[in-house]
Amino acid sequence: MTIFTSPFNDVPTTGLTITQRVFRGLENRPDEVVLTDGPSGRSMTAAEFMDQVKRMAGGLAAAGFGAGHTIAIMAPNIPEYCVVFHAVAWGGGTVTTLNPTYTANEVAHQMADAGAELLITIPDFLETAKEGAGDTPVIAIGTAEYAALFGDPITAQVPVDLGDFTVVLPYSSGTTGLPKGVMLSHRNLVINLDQTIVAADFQAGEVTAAFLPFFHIYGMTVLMNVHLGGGGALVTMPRFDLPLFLQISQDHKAQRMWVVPPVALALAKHPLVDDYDLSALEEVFIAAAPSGPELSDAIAARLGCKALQGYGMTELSPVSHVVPRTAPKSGAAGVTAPNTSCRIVDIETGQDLPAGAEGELWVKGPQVMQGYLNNAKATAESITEDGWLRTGDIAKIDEDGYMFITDRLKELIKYKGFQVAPAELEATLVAMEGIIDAAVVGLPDDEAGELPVAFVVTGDPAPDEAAIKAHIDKQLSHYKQLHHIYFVDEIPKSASGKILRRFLRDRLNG
Ligand code: 4UW
Repeated sequence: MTIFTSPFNDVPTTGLTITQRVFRGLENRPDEVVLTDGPSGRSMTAAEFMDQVKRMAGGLAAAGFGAGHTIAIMAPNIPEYCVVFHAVAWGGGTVTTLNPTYTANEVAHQMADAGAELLITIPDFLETAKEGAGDTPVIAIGTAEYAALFGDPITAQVPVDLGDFTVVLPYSSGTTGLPKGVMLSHRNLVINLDQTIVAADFQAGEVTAAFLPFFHIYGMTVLMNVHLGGGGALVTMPRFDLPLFLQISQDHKAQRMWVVPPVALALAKHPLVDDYDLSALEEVFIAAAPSGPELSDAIAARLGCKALQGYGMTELSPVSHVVPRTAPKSGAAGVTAPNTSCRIVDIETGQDLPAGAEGELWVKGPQVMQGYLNNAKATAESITEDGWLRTGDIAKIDEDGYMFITDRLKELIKYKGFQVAPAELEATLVAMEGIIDAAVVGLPDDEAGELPVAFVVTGDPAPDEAAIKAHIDKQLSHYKQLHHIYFVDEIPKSASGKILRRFLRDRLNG
């Protein structure tokens, strides 16, 4: 085996739950403001946050939603998000995180699949949440029902198995198929918090404008847990808004911006950036989708800071690779994080490849998920018997140990860093009357990275483009919308019936 190991020393295992680990970074600074709501400025100190977590854990248990229960959150980034998340974890429960822009259908699917027994949302999303949740209770933050969730505090962590118990269930389609619940344990989340602190050289006192959604693993681990547990603070943004992002970054003297490629592009090119004083900025960290060396170089030149990439996956809690601040390399997705190793495997022969060669990236470390919920088949296809996660990404590793993502083997589409599962769009398309077959692929786009486009085979009567788009709009959230529909006679498939996506992508590019 050719194994690429980490240049970092291992970080120790702590024996803590994720909330105990986050509290360890808060207990020594009770009066510090750690959470501020960006638009309104209302804030919460470390002591207030911990008190709310403990009281909500008590209230949830008293209401019958304590240890062993699964609670769903469907909310934008607001301070209360972190309270709900950690109250469930402190009380021995499981959190499943929903995209707040989900349609009722998408809500219904995840609620049922995760076995969620309560949905916590905000008033703006109450109607969709209730429609999707069916008979499951829904409570909106800021209402009397929400206030009633605070009870007598649970003063100590409710014991759970740190390695086996699933504390969080975000959804990811992985290398193929529909979105699946990714089972992450307390140990996964805690070790990844500590791995990230070391790999990204996170410093106590860092403040950032937190727009990357907490429901996605990037926002959950790197913003919420690393900042609270690593001595930092968050100014939350319910949605991305460039002027507000720049204003918050200026006012709070943000040392680092955690972004995805489309925001990195704005930082490199948008004229508005010149109107703000970003002199406190030391680094722009870019992850979650491909970006090239030109973009990092343009940001570094314009803002006088470092612009570094990281690589991760929901199934990796998420961080496995980070470019070290002390040794930047533009275009690289990172070197392996502490406690982590990787391999580059030939997709034809299954043999390990040496430095310089391109193959599938496999990752091993304590941050690898426990598996997909209720889906042993998908789990077995993703994780080898000796614990290697097949990422479905094509990469190479240079002589200095830097990993470069060069292509994607899996069918996943990334729209502005968000996951779009072709299989979900295809299933939604063929469920429409008049559509016989469909295939969805990503069309390269400078701003979004990729745009979902469909090839469809229609029957008689055939729905037109507008009707198909309206159907998708009703069923799926905004970032899964089709940007083009190509009407074709047949979908190219392999002998075993698999869609030949590369063939379709080549057709788009050719
Ligand atoms: N270059 C090219 C990259 C890159 C990339 C990801 O939605 P998921 O499951 O998860 C993520 C998580 C990313 C992440 C979060 C926090 C963090 O610090 C960090 O850097 C260390 C990364 O996106 O999608 C996973 C898929 O997204 C693509 C790739 O295809 C991967 O399998 N991806 N990062 N730098 N592609």
